[in-house]
Amino acid sequence: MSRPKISLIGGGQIGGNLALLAAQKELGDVVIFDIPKAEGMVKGKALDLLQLRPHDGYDANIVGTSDWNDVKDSDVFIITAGIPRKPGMDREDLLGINLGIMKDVASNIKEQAPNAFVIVISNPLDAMVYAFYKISGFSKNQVVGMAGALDSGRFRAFIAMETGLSVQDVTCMVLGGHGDTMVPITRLATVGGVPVTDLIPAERLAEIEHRTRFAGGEIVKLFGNGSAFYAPAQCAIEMAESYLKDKKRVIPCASLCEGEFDIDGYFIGVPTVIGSGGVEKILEFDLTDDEKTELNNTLDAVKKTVNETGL
Ligand code: A3D
Repeated sequence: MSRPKISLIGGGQIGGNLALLAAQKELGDVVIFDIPKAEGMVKGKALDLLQLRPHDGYDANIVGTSDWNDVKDSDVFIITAGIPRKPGMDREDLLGINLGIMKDVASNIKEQAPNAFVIVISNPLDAMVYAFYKISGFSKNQVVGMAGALDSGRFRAFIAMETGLSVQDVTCMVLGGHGDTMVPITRLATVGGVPVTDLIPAERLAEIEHRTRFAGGEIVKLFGNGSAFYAPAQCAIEMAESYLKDKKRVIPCASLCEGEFDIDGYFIGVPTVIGSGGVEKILEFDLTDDEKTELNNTLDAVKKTVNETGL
């Protein structure tokens, strides 16, 4: 039995970390694909990772390439192709360039591996995953966007920092679009099963929610040139692992809603079951009136960007 094949489309900051994590978790053999101009970079990253192998001991082959034929019959794709934000930019400012790139990527993936499971990371996320879905013609189970996992993880990290308690015991979810309108569901956040609303004063929780909404921008400002890459890579690897090992993890992801949460025809962050069937199910639950209002607000923001794709 051969190992699964995981192709990373875009071998930049996130792509390089995806390759390292996929290899270290022995999820399968890895192909790092990038444009011809960046072929040397991805070939170099692949060689470097092969030379790390004797120390770490992972059994995975790693290839760097700019030849689409090398991704043929991949089981999983993770797409980071595109440009990241610079200080002062919104994710939406990336739409023009990244949409052109997504058109190229989606048609090539469709040709090389029509049965693959595809995780999109490129921004603006909710519009990019929609664009991939429309251009490829893939089924809704095959296509998902990584954002809610990261936004929820950021919220978890900030709650752990605030309480001084183990991040392992913090659970919470952030729904909606991957932008400033995202919706942290704070009333369901717990530390070891204890509601955070009993552990942290309301006004401080509001500050933590605000920091979560703008956490990506906080890092963009610090970097000065580029956006977060360690945590985004780890989140996408968790999603790929849940698919490859049929773990059926419940992860907030940008999935195509067809009536769930009264949303129809848009990819947006919702609690998603990922297993060997890809996106197997969206777990619905009752929202409060305030949460419904916030979700409608974030949906409007997603719709606006999606409409700008013209797809
Ligand atoms: P970066 O390090 O610039 O890597 C992007 C790579 O894509 C570069 O190596 C490019 O050469 C490559 N590329 C460009 N065009 C193509 C193409 N047609 N085919 C294949 N590869 C191509 O960026 P990064 O890794 O830091 O970020 C990648 C994307 O992820 C950006 O759009 C970010 O905004 C986005 N991002 C999303 C999140 C989410 O949570 C959704 C978080 C962080 C970054």
